[in-house]
Amino acid sequence: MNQIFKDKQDFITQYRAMVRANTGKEFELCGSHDRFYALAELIATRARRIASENELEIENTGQKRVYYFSLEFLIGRLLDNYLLNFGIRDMVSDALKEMGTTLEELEIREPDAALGNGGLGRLAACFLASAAHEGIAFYGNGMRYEYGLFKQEIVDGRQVELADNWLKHDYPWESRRPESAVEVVFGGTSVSYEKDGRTMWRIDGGQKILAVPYDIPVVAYGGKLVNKLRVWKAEPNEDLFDLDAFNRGDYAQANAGRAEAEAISTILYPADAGEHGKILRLKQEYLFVAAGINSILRTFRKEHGSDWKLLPEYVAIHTNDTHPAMCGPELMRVLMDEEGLEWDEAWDIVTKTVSFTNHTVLPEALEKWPITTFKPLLPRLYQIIDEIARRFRESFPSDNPEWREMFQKTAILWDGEVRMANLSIVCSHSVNGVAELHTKILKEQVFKEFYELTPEKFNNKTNGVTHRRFLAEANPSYSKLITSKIGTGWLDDAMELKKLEDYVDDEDFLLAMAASKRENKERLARYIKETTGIVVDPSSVFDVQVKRFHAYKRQLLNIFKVMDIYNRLLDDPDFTVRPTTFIFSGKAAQSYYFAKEVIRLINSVADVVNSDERVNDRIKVVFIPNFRVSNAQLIYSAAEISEQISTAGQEASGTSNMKLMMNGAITLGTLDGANIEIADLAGRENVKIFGLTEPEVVALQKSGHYFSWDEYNADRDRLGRCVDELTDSTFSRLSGTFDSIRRELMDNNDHDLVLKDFHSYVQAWEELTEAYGDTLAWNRMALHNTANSGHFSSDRTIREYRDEIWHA
Ligand code: NBX
Repeated sequence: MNQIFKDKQDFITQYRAMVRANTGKEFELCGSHDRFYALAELIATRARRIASENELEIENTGQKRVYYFSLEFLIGRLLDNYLLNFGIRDMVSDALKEMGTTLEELEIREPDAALGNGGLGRLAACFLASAAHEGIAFYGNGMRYEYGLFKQEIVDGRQVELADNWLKHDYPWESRRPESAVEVVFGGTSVSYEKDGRTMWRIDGGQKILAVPYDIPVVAYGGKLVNKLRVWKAEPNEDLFDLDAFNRGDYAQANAGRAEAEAISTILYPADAGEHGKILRLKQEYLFVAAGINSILRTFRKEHGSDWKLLPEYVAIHTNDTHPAMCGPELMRVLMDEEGLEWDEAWDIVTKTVSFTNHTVLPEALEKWPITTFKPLLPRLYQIIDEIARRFRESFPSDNPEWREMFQKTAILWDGEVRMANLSIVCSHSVNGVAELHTKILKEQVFKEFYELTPEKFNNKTNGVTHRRFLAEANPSYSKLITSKIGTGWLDDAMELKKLEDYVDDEDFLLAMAASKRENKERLARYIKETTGIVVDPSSVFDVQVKRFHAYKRQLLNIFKVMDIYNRLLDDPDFTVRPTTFIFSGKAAQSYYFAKEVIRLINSVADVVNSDERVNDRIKVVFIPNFRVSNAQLIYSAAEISEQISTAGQEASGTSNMKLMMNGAITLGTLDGANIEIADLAGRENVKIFGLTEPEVVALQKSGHYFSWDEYNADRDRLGRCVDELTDSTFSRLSGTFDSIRRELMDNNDHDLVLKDFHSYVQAWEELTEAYGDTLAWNRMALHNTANSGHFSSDRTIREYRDEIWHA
């Protein structure tokens, strides 16, 4: 363990000095805001010092560097994480108590950095942590949005979005690096010229933007290694200030260029699928790619000179989804236009350096840009993409009987659009999916033609999550219990959790697990009371579905189950259920009407059920507003049922399923994404599976024989009644009826098969909650889940990327 303070006294002395230096006041006279900033500064200084020592070492040893390009890094709060990783969390917590405050009081002062939408962004953050743990020289490359993902409030059951002004106060972990700023050019004209008998290209004119990097240290567990996340802010170049306008007194005009430049890094796009074509988004994508590539090459040149052939030996560039798809073309541009390489040489370097992960099979989420938008904004890059597309077409095997189909499906430019996924695949030496089933679907369906052409490129890397944040930090009482039996080794190596299986028959241990869960449920119950006013019973089952709202994730199916249980409790005196609290949380994209209506439905059902004294001693429904990394940690640790109910074949992997499994929640799920691997590892008897499988879904859709009206008619009493209640007065009290949801189910033939899976889902839920009655047996199931969750640590995932893709 790296000792950054000699002992508690040393910490207190240095901390007091920092408070004084920052504020000019004694610790006792400061509020928690100042106390937090001083503590953060103290820790950040240490982290930066280690980071620069690491830099030197990497330079000296020539270790390969991995650059992870992602438009999103959902890092959340860092203080607790840094303390845990430096091994000083308990010491600092004690010291703070001695000083008359608590760690919790200071922690909540930290902005919860929401530079991401959901799973994809959080995965990138987990990878930062795990790569540092594995000793990889790993650098995140992203955007420093002034506004992160919107804050969600619920008003009359509806989602309302508020700006997330997370940089209102300083961000203590970042350091601005103006000396490493990069100029990025938009627009202009691509012109050729002759140099040494060769045709070369340059851009004349255009808008010049300055990308300024900010570095955030990433501390490895154990504290010995500190990596960096580099995020870029767009700023005007001085010449964007219009002095003529200024002298005329037209200050708005004088500043217009400035505002336009800064707009590029103002806001994170809040849609996690679809919504392409926005020019600002395309500017974001190019800005962080161009700035990142420039900064990589600068470092390479400093360390290895200009022998670009060596680039793939010392540098790996990984592209997180298609948002950084311009990495390949931009690297081509710099190598050819600025370094004078020939096409073939440059292409060889690019395809050996770049790799790509796909995160979705939804056709509407596959990014495409109208050429009419793309070409004027990035004229030289477009030329290069056009040439990549041409050469790819020429290499095409037209002896294949299905070549026309293949040709069309693999085209990079088609129908007036640039297809970013196809571009990413052609530029990469590796293409991976994020769970076994997902990768299989990529090979056999989504990218079938590419798989036939280049099967060697395709591979699977099942997602993982950092168990240090999502188990150790999120669940202190369970962690303590685990450590008391198997020691602390599991923090380093999550596979050691397997040792817990020695305790499956240890009744004391199983009861201690139950007590720990109870403690976490009480903690969450307090949070629910504070944020929603709803009182929930900590002895009820905590049934949890927390994730982005999407039709395919089927929060609608879950709330249909609740509506059905409610109806039966009212109608049937013999019907009994295990008392349950149904907990939902998550955001919907602003423009996603259907998803927002499902949120309103859940809140409307909550409004009715929670105030109905005939049932509210048995069921309660809670929608926790503003789901984010910090409250997620409270929710995962208190969960008992993990709802993972997407239509089979739609969820690429899922990662909340893994976080919940670690915390001992039992998966109630379809055979989709990583649920399949969870079920295999935990054991089928320790999860509850229901619903159509992926091949069944495909066959049913293909047959054309699914009719939602048949489902409705076959069970008018229960299922049909729930459908009817969407448009009658049952749940309309809060803010009206739900006609569009009904239309989706009945007129649009229930695209996500909610009605189809309804019965098997409700039955599975009933059987699972029945099993809850046996405390020992339930906790034994929970134990098998935690014990087998080691595979889903992102440490394992990162090692696979390192060994099989990056070779770092
Ligand atoms: O990526 C998610 C998938 O839906 C999950 O199944 C998977 O576990 C996770 C990590 O691999 N995708 C996701 O979160 N996508 C986005 O957030 C997104 C954001 C912006 C955008 C498109 C997608 N333009």
